[in-house]
Amino acid sequence: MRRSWDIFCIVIDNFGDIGVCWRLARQLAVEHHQSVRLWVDDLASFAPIAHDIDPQSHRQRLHDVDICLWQPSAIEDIEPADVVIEAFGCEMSEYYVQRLALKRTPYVWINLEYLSAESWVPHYHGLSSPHPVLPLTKTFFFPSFLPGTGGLLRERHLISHRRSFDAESEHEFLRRHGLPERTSAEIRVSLFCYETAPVEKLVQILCESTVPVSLFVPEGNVALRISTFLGERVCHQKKLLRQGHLTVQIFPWLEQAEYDRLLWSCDINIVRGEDSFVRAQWAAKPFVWTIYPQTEGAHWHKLDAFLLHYTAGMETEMAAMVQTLWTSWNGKIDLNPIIWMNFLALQKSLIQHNNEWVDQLLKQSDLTSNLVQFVENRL
Ligand code: TRH
Repeated sequence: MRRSWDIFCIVIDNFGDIGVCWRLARQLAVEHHQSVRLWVDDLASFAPIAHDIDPQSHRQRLHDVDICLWQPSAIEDIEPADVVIEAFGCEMSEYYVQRLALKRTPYVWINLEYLSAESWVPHYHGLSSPHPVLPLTKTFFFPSFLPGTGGLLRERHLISHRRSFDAESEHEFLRRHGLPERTSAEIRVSLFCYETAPVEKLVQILCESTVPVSLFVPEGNVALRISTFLGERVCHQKKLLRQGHLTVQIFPWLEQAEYDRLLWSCDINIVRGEDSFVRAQWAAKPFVWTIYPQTEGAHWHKLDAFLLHYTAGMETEMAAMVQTLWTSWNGKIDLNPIIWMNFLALQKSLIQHNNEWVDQLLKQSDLTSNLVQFVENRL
């Protein structure tokens, strides 16, 4: 049934919050024919991943989604939707909550949480919490890899599109973005990470590689650091930086669907946060996760929990090599050429493992369908 949805998103830092909300909003509108308003407090951070966004426009419609700049005054006079989603614990204005309490028709209020593979997630997924004063209840919805959770964002045709991404599609993709064509025996690596990662160390290792390596880096501080490390004073978008066997291509941010294609086309994907981490899994190429660092090392529990599930079924030695690279990339131990080369040697086995991992994840229904089903059961 067609319902109205309000999705509220505060951009705290980075792009993951709006990245997840934008995928969810589009999928609800396009695949499930829902009427969706996406409230976001920062349109400038939205534009790099959705190039048709006009950061000056307070209301616009894109991919069947109404995108609204979330300012306190914008919420006045609006009728709350049938389904209200607070993404990542962002709190809706008190005014909106008051209006929700006065709503005469049934509604569902959902708090969409951060992704985690920790074992407590299935126990907390779906729990409800009453409002301290008003007759309102919100439900916590947890995206995760585990059965009994909200699942992962995955568009209906994502995997079939990825599987049909052949040499011709790759050629077109590269041409569209003015990216260099693949040369034989070359390894292509995409690098999207936090500044905490040992970027210079990796670049040094890649420079000394015995096989040619092409590194694709989105513009930003990491790209700047790489340029400086390679002796460039300016960070050029289109220019190829070369040293030893390494070629670096800095690219302007791609739209989400195109970023997916970059992940499909690379041999190794270094990703971060939440959304690109999930997309790298759908890409099924060997990947390395730069986890968002949290206070008191809480992120290590998240990383370990994921690795526990992801490496289950791998041979012990293979699992250890993956784990060593991931922990060194995230700063627990020093990254060195052996750690990288060991990971590289696993390329073929990792592709096979990742395809099996995808098959396992496909047994779960996707996050958006789960949300729609949850709402239908409630209303
Ligand atoms: O930007 P992130 O670091 O976001 C993070 C996480 O969401 C984390 O959980 C949260 O706590 C923190 O922000 C505040 O990484 P993430 O999640 O991968 O989001 C990046 C988005 O940018 C993702 O939707 C993919 C998209 N993207 C593009 O669309 N084009 C690009 O060229 C690139 C590099 C990324």
